[in-house]
Formats: sequence, structure tokens, C-alpha cells
Amino acid sequence: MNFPLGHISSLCKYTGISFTAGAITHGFFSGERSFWTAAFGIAIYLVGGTLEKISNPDKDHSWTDVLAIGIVASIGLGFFTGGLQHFPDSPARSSWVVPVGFAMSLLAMYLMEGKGKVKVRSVLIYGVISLALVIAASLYSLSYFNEHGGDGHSHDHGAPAQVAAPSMKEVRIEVDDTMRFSPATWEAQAGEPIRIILVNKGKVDHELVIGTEKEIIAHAKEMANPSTKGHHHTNEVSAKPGQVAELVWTFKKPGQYAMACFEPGHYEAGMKGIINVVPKKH
Ligand SMILES: [Cu+2]
Repeated sequence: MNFPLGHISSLCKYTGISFTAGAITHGFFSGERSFWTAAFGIAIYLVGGTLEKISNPDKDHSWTDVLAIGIVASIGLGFFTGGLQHFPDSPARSSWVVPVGFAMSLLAMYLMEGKGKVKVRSVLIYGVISLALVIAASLYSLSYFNEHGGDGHSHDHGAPAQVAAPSMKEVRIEVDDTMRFSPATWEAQAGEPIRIILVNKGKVDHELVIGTEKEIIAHAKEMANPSTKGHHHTNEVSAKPGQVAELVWTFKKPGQYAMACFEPGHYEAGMKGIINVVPKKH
């Protein structure tokens, strides 16, 4: 065995899988970039397989095995690992991506390593049982995340309050077409519901999304994908020109939160702000 070549080939294969997995976690089937990421992942996996064959000439894999089965293996492993990693964020997609990936990796493994060497019966028994377990676990996770609101974002930092008490604190945020929130910085108290009133004085739609910096950036990426546009989240309120809309929100933990508008181009133009959440005063 050629050791350096073997090392490079394993690097290529794992890089390939992680690219394919990344395409899943960053919105496969939704953006052109994800498609190219996945294609690159498959290609580099095949490079890895080719190098592996060159470094290991004793192994009796044909070029068909290396290339055709390599495609199945890289997609399968990418689906499985990417789907698992992104399960809480997109349970509906992961619930089928993970079992499909598992089945593909199983098939590829059998065709590549097992065919003619292991009993078909034992592979079938293992395949059926393990796939059934993976499907069951995926369906369970799907229902778990659906119940716990993992519809793309975790909201453990806050929750929409259902009833607006008359004594509730309010913050009035005006927006117009200068792409600024006014005020752009405001304060709230942790654990205390606040009524956020969005006043749109502009001529185009505006919205207000609140969350941690990380969630806001994740939301920005999501909005860049045409297929996920129009998703409604509980941490979001939008107002048409001349309209007033409101959202009652409770920030659970103190800290710095962000707000932003994701109408096309607005966030990029600077339509964002900061919310300082201070500990509750007793
Ligand atoms: Cu806007």
C-alpha cells in the first residue's frame, strides 16, 4: 500500500462526504449553491476513491465499482450525516434524508465490499433490521421536533406571549424606506412580556425579526433561498406600507439580541438593530 496516497485518498473521501453533508445542512434542494456544493462533494469523493484504488492495487475493485458505487456511497453518507446534523432545524426533510442516506450507504457498502463475499441473506437481515431502526428513530425525532417547535429555529431564548395585558410595556418602532429602524437600539427586561409595535411609514413592506445574532444570520441565509421564502416564524412581524403591526414577546434570558428586516436587500442596506435585554428588576 502506498501510504501517502492512501492518506490523501481518505482525506478526499471524507472531505467529499462533508461537502455533500453540508449541502444538506445548508438547504439542499433549495439553492444553486447547495447543488454545486453537493456536486463538488461527490466529485472529490470520487477522486478519493480513485487515489485509493491506485494506492491499493491489490484490492480487486473495478473502475465501475470505484466510480458508480462511489457516487451512491458519497450521496448516501452525505445524506445520512448531513441529515442527522441538521435534524433539529429541518426535521421534515431529515426524516426522509437520513433513512435514504442510510439505505444508500448500505447498498454501496454491499456492492463494493460484500458482493460475492458475504451471504446475501445475512446482509438482508442486517439491512432490514437496521433500516427499520433508522426509520423508526427518524419518525420519532420528527414528531419530537414538531412538538417542540423545531421548525427551523430554536426559540429557547423567548416565546410569544398569547395575551397582551393592558399594563404591558411597549416599544414603538418606526420604519420607512430609509432602511432604518427607529429606534435602532432599545432595551427590554428579561422575563417580562413586551409589546413591539411596528409602524411602517414607508412605501414598501417591512418586517421585524428578533432573535440572537446567530438566529438572525441563519434567518438571513434562509431568506436568500427562494424556496423557503415566505415562511412565517413566531419571532417575526411584518407591516405593509402605512400599516401598524404588533408582536408580543418575552425575552427569557438577559443579553444582546438583534432585530432585522429581511425584505430583499433591506438587511444588506443596514436595516438592523440591537435589543439589550437586562435582568429583571425586583
Ligand atoms: Cu425593511
